[in-house]
Amino acid sequence: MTTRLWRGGRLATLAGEQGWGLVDDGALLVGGDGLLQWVGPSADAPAADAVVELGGALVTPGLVDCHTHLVYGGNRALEFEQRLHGASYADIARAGGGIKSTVAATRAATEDELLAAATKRALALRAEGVTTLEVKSGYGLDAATEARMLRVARRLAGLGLDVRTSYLAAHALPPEFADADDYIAAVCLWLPELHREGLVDAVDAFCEHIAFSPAQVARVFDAARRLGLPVKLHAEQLSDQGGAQLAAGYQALSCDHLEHLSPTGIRAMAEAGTVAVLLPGAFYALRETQLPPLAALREAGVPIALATDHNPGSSPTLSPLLMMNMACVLFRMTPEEALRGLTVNGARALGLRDRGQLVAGQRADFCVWDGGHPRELAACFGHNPLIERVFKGNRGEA
Ligand code: DI6
Ligand code: FE
Repeated sequence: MTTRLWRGGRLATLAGEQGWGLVDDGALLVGGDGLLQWVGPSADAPAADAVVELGGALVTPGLVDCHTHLVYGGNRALEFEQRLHGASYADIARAGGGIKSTVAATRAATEDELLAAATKRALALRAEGVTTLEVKSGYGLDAATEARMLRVARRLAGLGLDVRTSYLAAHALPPEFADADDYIAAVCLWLPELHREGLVDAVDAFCEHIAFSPAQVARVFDAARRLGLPVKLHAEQLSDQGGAQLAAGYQALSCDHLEHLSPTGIRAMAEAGTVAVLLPGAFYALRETQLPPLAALREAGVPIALATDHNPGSSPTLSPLLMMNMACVLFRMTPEEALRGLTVNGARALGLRDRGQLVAGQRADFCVWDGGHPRELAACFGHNPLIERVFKGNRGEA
């Protein structure tokens, strides 16, 4: 089994619960199994079959984008213009635009068309250091198209990314249903078959006045629980629906958005160990003014993750680095919180404990950046200093 030593880098290991975990002139030993065997100062490094000199470059864990809607047809630039002329996201949704217009375009697209479009987006994320990517369904809203979306998401793994899928059929009410409760029954009915096909890692829903009520979401979560699938929730994005409390009651992996999260919701998330996924791209694009309750989340000890929420409507960004900068400038997160949010806490939001920190035993997914200190990644924007993205995962090579 060959081993490879990467040495002479400035490591931001993120070891432990806080701090950068900096190792100046550090080294990583990667085993043939794709795991980190050893991490520490270059001077103490063990022997290896091959050696790579990092030349003082910055090394961080590979980025985890834990919330995306990467697979879809069409685009929504027209809606962007409509919003600039004063229409709100909710107005557009109620008028049959928004998510529903992407549903029409997605239903009309073949699997290969969806894959070609999603591949370009995944490559853009990969080019900024993403090694693990979550992709949601939710633009099909019928059994066949939801399955097609999830199959396309799985096929993105061929690009050398680790892909996790979430079933988000409870995203909007499709035109062929007049009654939301009837649609929720269908959403619950489709899930077991998709799960049998191995297409679902988690179950998500959109709990909002323009989408589904907590009672409806609970029915979807009950269906997930029957199959042993973990849940996550788009919660309190536009209003406080009490979605976070509901999700925490199901031991949700994460609640996402959370601008309107209440103190009760925060307590419930803290008790359940649910991760708060903040999405500054959607906040920015919708020109929201209500900030997520960052100080209270910190105080309650809720782990905070960060993601692109890439989607054609409210967050058409493909830049995790820009999300780091926006999280700091708009939400007042620290650069360290932002990097933890896109690595170890992003992984936790997907239920993954084997990545996101540069410590022995974790997967050897890491990024090499042109920079001296990890805070530089959050300070700059519109600039990509990635030199190399190493994804070992379970690929079994050194
Ligand atoms: N919240 C979001 O940010 C995405 N879905 C959701 O429930 C946006 C989806 C879209 O506008 O297409
Ligand atoms: Fe989303």
